[in-house]
Amino acid sequence: MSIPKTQFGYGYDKRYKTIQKFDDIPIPSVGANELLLKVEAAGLCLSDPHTLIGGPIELKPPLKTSDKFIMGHEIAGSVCKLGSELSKQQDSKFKIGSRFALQINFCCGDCEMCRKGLDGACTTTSQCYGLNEDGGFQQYLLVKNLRTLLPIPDNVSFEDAAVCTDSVLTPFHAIQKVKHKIQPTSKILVQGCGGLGLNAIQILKNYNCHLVATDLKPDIKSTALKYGANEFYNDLSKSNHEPQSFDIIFDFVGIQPTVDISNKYLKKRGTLSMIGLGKFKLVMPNYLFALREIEVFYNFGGNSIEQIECMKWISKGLIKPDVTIVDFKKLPQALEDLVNDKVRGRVVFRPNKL
Ligand code: FEH
Ligand code: ZN
Repeated sequence: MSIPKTQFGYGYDKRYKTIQKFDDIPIPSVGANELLLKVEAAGLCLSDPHTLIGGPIELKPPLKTSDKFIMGHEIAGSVCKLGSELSKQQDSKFKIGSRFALQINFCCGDCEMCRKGLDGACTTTSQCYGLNEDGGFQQYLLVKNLRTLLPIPDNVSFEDAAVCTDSVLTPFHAIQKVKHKIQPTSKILVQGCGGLGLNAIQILKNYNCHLVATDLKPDIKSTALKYGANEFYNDLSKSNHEPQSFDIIFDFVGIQPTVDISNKYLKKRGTLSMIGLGKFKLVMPNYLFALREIEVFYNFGGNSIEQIECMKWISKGLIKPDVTIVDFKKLPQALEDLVNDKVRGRVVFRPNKL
């Protein structure tokens, strides 16, 4: 396999609020216990424009976020070069050509959270591909932390595996935390049918509950129903659903109006699961939630064992992420379309298919 000496990519530069194209990036040399991943698919997420505007996720000292890095945190690829120590190992899972999706956050495997299997919340490091470290909007990515490499089942495409790392994993993780509350008679509301919300509908469909979905975009109705929502509304107040009649609400938007809708429609002892990060701060109705003993969960990403499980769900056909492949060279335009709410499902680039 011939690997070029340089490549191009897109990323963050502290001096600008827009994505930058970086040309002639040297392909990094591979350390003894590292490997080079050929990026076969990389997904675009709303956290990308958030990073460009709000800055990268802070790194824990003593590490300092660099002023420039390649973005793209939903990554899948194949091994194209092994470090000298790795190539000596006979029965290693790391072989030229083996297929992996990356866990977004690096984890140490050793802290209390990692040892509990909650490695998405590793307390040792806050390094994340594409959010404060080099990521997948380039052709070749140096993988230093081998723990982040999660194998892709043979029948799962690189595109699906890439979006699995965030847009499937994040709703999956949120649902795992409350799944013991879901019964066939449960009435569940999904607010927001973007990339994550549509995957949530597909996942929840497998729990056999009554699913209501809402989104301001009228054109998303048919997709939401196709993916398993029993009902869809642009405005829940125009439906027959009574206030305080939902058991669980998943909020994939995270703005004040969606919190207010959850307050109106959650039953006594209902459950609110917050996933969307539309606003940095929100007013939670403290007194009214207390009166009804509403249980509120906050979520961020997920754990590696859940990501492996998500890939099994895709492999078995239990979920099929909604993916649109876009020419890698059109990435800046796709980012603008995402910000302007013109994107449906998840955009994925194939940096090595130009
Ligand atoms: C997931 C895991 C770790 C970092 C960031 C995320 C995403 O939710 C960002 O979109
Ligand atoms: Zn993301």
